Amino acid sequence: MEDESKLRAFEARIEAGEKIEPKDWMPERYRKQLIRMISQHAHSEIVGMLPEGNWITRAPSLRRKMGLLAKVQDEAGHGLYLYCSAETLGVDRSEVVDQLLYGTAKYSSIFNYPTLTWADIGTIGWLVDGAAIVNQTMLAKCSYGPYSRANIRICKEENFHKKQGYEIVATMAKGTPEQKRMVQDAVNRWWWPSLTMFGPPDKDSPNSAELMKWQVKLQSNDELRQRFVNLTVPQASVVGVALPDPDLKYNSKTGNWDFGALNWDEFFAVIKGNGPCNRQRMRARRIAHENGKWVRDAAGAYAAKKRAA
Ligand code: FAQ
Repeated sequence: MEDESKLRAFEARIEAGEKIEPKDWMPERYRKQLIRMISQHAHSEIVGMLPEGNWITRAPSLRRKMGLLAKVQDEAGHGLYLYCSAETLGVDRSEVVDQLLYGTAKYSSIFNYPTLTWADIGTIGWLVDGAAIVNQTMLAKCSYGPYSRANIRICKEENFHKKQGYEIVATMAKGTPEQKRMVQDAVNRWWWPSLTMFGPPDKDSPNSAELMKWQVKLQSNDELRQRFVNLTVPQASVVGVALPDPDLKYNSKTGNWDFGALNWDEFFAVIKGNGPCNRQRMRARRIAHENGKWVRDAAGAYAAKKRAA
C-alpha cells in the first residue's frame, strides 16, 4: 500500500515535468532500467573510442590529428560522466565495467564496424555523432536528473564532433576523384548501421513502453530514426554525396523521407556479438583494462592514505 502511494506520487512528479534525483524514492524497475541504459551508453562511448583511435597516428595533417585526438578524448569524458551518473543509482562502477568485459552488457552496435579509410572518420562524425545527437537531445530532457544533465553536456560536445566530421566529408567530396570515391564508399558502408543504431522497430522494442511511461525516452526508436533521416537527407545533398538507398523518397503527405527496409538480421547478429569487429573490440577493452590496473590500484591507495590522514 505504501509503495502504491509512493508510485503514484513518483508518477505525478514525472507528469508535472519534475526531475527525479538520486535520493528520491523511485520504483525498482525505474532504477534497474536506468542502470542498464546509462551503463550501456557509457560502454558505447568507451568502445566508440576504438574505431576512431585507429586513425590518430594516420590523420592526414596536424590539424586533423589534433581534432581527432580531442574528439576521442571527449568520448572518454562522456564515458566518465555517464559512469558517474549510473553510480548515483547505487551501482558500483567496477560492477558495470565487468558486465561489459565479460559480455553480459551491450554497447552500441555501430562500433562493431571497421574504419577502413580516413573518410570513415569524417563519416562517423557526420552520421554516427549526428544520430547520437538526435537520440541524446531527447535524453537531455529525460526524467532522471543526473542522466539528463550528463546528456546536455554530451550533446554540446557531440555537436562539435558532428561539424568536424561533416567538414571532413565536405572537403573530401570536393577533392580528387580518389577522395570522392573514398568518401562515397564510407557513406555507403555507414549509412545503414547508423539507422539501426536507434534500436529495433517499435513493435520489437521490449523496453520502450516502460521507458516512455516514465519519460526516460520521450520519443520511440522509429520516431527518432525518422527524424535523423529527415535531417540528414538535405545535408547529403549539400555536400554532393549519395545516400545508398534507392527507396529514399520524399513523402509530401507525411512530410517525411521514406526509406528502404533495414537489415534487422544483421543488427541482431551484431548485438549478439557476431558483428565484423565485436571480438576485436572486446579484446582491446580487456587488454586496456588489464594494463590500467596499476593506475586504479595507485589511485585507490592514494585515496585510502588521504582518508586515513
Ligand atoms: N546497439 O527495447 P529496446 C555514441 C538492445 S553513443 C546495441 O529498443 P531500449 C557517441 C537494447 O539494449 C551511442 N544494442 O532497448 C559516440 C535491448 O537489449 P537489453 C549509444 C541495442 O533501451 C559517437 C534490446 O536491444 N547511445 O554514439 C541497440 O529501449 C561517435 C532491445 O531494444 C546510447 O546508448 C544498439 N544500437 O533502446 C561515441 C543512448 N539498440 O539491454 C564515439 C542511450 C537496442 O535489454 C564516436 N540508450 N539495443 O539487453 C538508448 O537510447 C537506448 O537504450 C537505445 C535502445 C535506443 C540504444
